Amino acid sequence: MTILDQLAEIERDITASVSAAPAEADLEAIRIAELGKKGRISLLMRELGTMPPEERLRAGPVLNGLKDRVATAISARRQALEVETMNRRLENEREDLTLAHRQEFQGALHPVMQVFEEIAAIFADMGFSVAEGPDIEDDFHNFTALNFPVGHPAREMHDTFFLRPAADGSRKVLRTHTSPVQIRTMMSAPPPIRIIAPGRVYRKDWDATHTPMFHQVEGLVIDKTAHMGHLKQCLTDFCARFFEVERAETRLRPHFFPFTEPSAEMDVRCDRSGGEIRVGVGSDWLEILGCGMVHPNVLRQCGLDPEEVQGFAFGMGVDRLAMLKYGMPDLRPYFEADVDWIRHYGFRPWLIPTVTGGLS
Ligand code: 2NL
Repeated sequence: MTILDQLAEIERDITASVSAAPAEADLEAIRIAELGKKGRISLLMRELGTMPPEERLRAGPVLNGLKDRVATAISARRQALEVETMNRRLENEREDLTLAHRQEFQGALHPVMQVFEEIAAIFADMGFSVAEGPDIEDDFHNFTALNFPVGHPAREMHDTFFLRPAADGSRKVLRTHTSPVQIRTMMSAPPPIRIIAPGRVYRKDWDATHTPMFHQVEGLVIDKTAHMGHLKQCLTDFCARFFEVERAETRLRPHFFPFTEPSAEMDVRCDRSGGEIRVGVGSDWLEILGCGMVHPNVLRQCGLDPEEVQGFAFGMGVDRLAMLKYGMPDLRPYFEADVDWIRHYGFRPWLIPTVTGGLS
């Protein structure tokens, strides 16, 4: 066999194994075996020196051509393998970017926010509008204007969060109720006033039934003639609508608040016999809110004349109302951002409650 025949056979051999190489590692092994220092082609190259001149003249270029073609074949196969590898990865690591939009759970409205909306819808239907104010208040709006005398123990009873004192010694507070919103309203607009003030309030309290931040809705009516009878009917209607029953029966129990006189707590008739609370029937009473006629001192602090105008006010804890209405036994999950809990108790965000269209 001549060296040329030999070379042709080597070339067929190498080309076959290159095009059959299953992976880049196999290709690299072939490159080292054939083109490396101890490879077949290198050994033949070395033999060139021992050949007679004419034979060397013929074999030299052929050998170089072979070497180039083998190198080209290897790099072509390498590129083909890279493309294959990439295509395989593109196939396997495929992400369906539309999946996020098809997710089963997209979040839900917190029951407390749902109840805020329901309460606002009921009072809106009675001609109330919603007023808001700052969470950080000054002593005047949170206490003094509400007939808490300076140094009065009631200020401590509220377990107030105080901010660091300013240079002049005054201390801001996290509002302990939403009453300051009503104070601001009375000081900035003339009666008649019909507002509710929903919002977050803060007290230094942290146990099974108290959280340091909780939610309240207060309401205020000021005009020339509003009296306890209006208060009772307004809030009784509210109870029936809130609990989505035809009729509710309520009673007022005397109570004390510094900012109202007289003051009362309102209970609604209910039945607890079936393991859940049914409002409107039964022989039990459920405490629902605090209320009263606005104290003359409060009116005066706001620049109103108690001989000219009067009104009633009320306040309710929304966290507990939400528990009662939606059968949630525990307050703590409210603030735990637990997806399973919100999936169970949450509401569809864009279904705004209305009195005519249904609250819940
Ligand atoms: C309760 C009781 C109440 C008020 C809040 C009020 C506001 C002004 C003047 C007079 Cl500006 N009163 N608010 C009145 C009575 C009761 O809340 O138990 N809240 C959870």
